[in-house]
Amino acid sequence: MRLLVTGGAGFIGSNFVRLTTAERPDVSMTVLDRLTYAGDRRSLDGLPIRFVEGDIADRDLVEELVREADAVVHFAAESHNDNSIADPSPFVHTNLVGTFTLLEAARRHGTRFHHISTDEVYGDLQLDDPARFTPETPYNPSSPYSSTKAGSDLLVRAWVRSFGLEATISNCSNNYGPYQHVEKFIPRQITGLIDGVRPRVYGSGANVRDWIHVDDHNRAVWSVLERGRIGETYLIGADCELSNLEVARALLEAFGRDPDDIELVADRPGHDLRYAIDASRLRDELGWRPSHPSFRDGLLSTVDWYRENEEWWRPAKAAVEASYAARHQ
Ligand code: NAD
Ligand code: TDX
Repeated sequence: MRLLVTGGAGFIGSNFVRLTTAERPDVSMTVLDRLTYAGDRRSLDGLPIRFVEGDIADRDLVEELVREADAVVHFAAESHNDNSIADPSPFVHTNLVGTFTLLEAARRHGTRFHHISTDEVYGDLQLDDPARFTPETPYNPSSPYSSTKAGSDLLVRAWVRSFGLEATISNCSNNYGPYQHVEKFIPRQITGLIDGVRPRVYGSGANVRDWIHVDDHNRAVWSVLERGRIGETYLIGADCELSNLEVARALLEAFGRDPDDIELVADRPGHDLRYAIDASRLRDELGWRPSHPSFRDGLLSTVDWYRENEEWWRPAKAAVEASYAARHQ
């Protein structure tokens, strides 16, 4: 099987390539990645893949690469909410125009397409609401990031319905693990703690995220790719809802620090309160189960990874903190 993996130099994509290399030696992979600030060629070092640097909105390049592939797994995106509030423009380009460009090539060549998306397309839930997101939850995105991801999901659905594209979609909750950019919550706090800086938590810290280890996400992607029903949406989540304060406390404990030594900073505009995933379809239909049973263990191994791989994250850290400082966070 020949896979075209878009965004394979990013956090989840590079972990997907590493997992696939280890567990499926029969799969050959071409990675298409523009190497934006979030992409890092070093995240793929030593892996037996073909790497193509380029934009998913480049029609000629995409045409050539999709023609050679049996399936496309589409991770590439602008992925950070705070950046989307500062400047939405690249989000429209990559998440909407880029996805459209890939879909058109897949349509021309009848290529199997799997679209990676987020639970944020569903908006947010109240803290005391017993409801969780299901594939039937109406779309209600809040930020330029989540609205452009919602738009990209709807493009995929339309290409299935109008053109018979063989596509599936998965909407996953918040991922953690190695190779995540230092702008994101968990790596930002881990690398801050390594530097002796207190965790910086937005607003009151009551906001809840539903955490999943990146390998559990990527194994679920393989389940959908191999056994998912064409045209269907699968929600991916591991039943791990935690407030940001709880995660910050767990990190402080991992560093042997006072668990209440947290700095509350200005809130994110439009900050979604809570995400929660009901992954019943994935579990019941495809038999997927998370293999990282404990968030705490996964978090500790992630802390170890950042401790042991400072040369990977250090070059980006100062610029990320400078841009947060400029936004008063
Ligand atoms: P990331 O920002 O770490 O990586 C994105 C990658 O896409 C980078 O390597 C970047 O260089 C590349 N890219 C960006 N624009 C491109 C373009 N125009 N052409 C080619 N490549 C381009 O993101 P991530 O956290 O790994 O997320 C990957 C996917 O998973 C995204 O679609 C995101 O919406 C989705 N997702 C992420 C999470 C999460 O918690 N991180 C949760 C659910 C879904
Ligand atoms: O310094 C911080 N302090 C803080 O309190 C940062 C960077 C974040 N936060 C909060 C905001 C969120 O409530 O932590 C939570 C997680 O923040 P992010 O890591 O920015 O993730 P989130 O906005 O929840 O979106 C993530 O999960 C869904 C990914 O970035 C998306 O790509 C994915 O779709």
